[in-house]
Amino acid sequence: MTQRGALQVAVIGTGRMGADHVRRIHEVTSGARVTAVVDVDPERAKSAAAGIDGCTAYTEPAAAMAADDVDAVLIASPGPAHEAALLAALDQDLPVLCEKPLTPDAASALRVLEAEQKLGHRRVQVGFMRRYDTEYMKLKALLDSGQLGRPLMLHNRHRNVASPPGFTDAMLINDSVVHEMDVTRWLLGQEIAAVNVLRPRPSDHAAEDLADPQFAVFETDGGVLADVEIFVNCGFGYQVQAEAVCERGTARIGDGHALVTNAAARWGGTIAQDFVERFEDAYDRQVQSWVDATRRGEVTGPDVWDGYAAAAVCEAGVRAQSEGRRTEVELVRRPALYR
Ligand code: NAD
Ligand code: ISE
Repeated sequence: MTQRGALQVAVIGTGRMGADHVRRIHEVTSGARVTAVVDVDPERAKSAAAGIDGCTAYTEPAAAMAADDVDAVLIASPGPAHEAALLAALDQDLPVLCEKPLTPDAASALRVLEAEQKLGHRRVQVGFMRRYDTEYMKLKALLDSGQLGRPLMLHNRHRNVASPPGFTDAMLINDSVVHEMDVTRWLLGQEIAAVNVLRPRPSDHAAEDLADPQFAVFETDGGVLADVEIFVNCGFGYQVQAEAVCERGTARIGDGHALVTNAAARWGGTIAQDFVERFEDAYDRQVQSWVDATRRGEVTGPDVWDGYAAAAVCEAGVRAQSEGRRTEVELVRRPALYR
């Protein structure tokens, strides 16, 4: 840390999310500064570092992690590159905020879990940022209060305007539905025990090799059923909604009614067009909370167990999707470090 105690952060991967996190730490977050950016694409790294005093551009994560002016790492490279960066950071005992997913499959997530246990203390927070969204936080507080009785069902909707080129059926689960896997586990405080994935007839707006939308059903170990409509080419906006159905009432978030207008014989509002807009506050709160905890020498937020459990549910989800049947989730015993 600098003399004034600012956390010196290396951001690994400076694409869509990484560039946004660099901007966030530079302009919004207090108590931290970006001292290193890393991208396998040197031009991208250089352009991310431009305009930030004392920020060095690298093409190798290891080189940034070895630098004297790096105290902590934010990983925003694509999921398949996370394991190598996480293991290197844990090897140097560096605090990490790792974008979701922790890793794209359960075996690699387990290797990260084992590496952190070997270190003997938690170092990694996983970027399941919906836990920092005001509406999700209100829903969690309400469910935890017990006011509505026990939750019985959870209905989720996750809609994107359009999927990026090359988006596959497996990515629909691993990149998109992984968020609902985490919020279901977190909101209910239960593990997901089995998954099924059903498909209606596909929309003509999806790429030819992508079945979109799809409908996932989770069974939790506490007997709750959660469903997820995932529709990544809905065309009209970015919508994330959740409704908990409990014994004595229901609670719903994500309707986006912050501003309602009446004009020209119509009433209505606008719909966010992407996650950066919809979850801006959540990303800000997530990064600030990580910086604050790291400066206090603590690790808070979603941990490696959460990342591993979500990866195991994804694996079952992708199998359910390809085999067309309900699939049970296989989890190792939860280690003491994460209880
Ligand atoms: P992106 O493709 O826009 O950017 C990834 C960047 O990483 C690229 O610039 C690429 O050159 C670079 N890169 C690739 N391999 C690398 C490596 N080994 N080391 C360093 N850099 C490397 O991807 P994105 O959309 O920004 O996604 C990045 C991460 O953020 C993914 O884990 C993704 O799932 C996550 N994400 C999270 C959210 C959210 O809502 N929390 C939204 C989008 C993406
Ligand atoms: C993307 O990677 C995200 O994490 C977004 O939050 C999600 O809505 C989108 O579907 C994913 O592709």
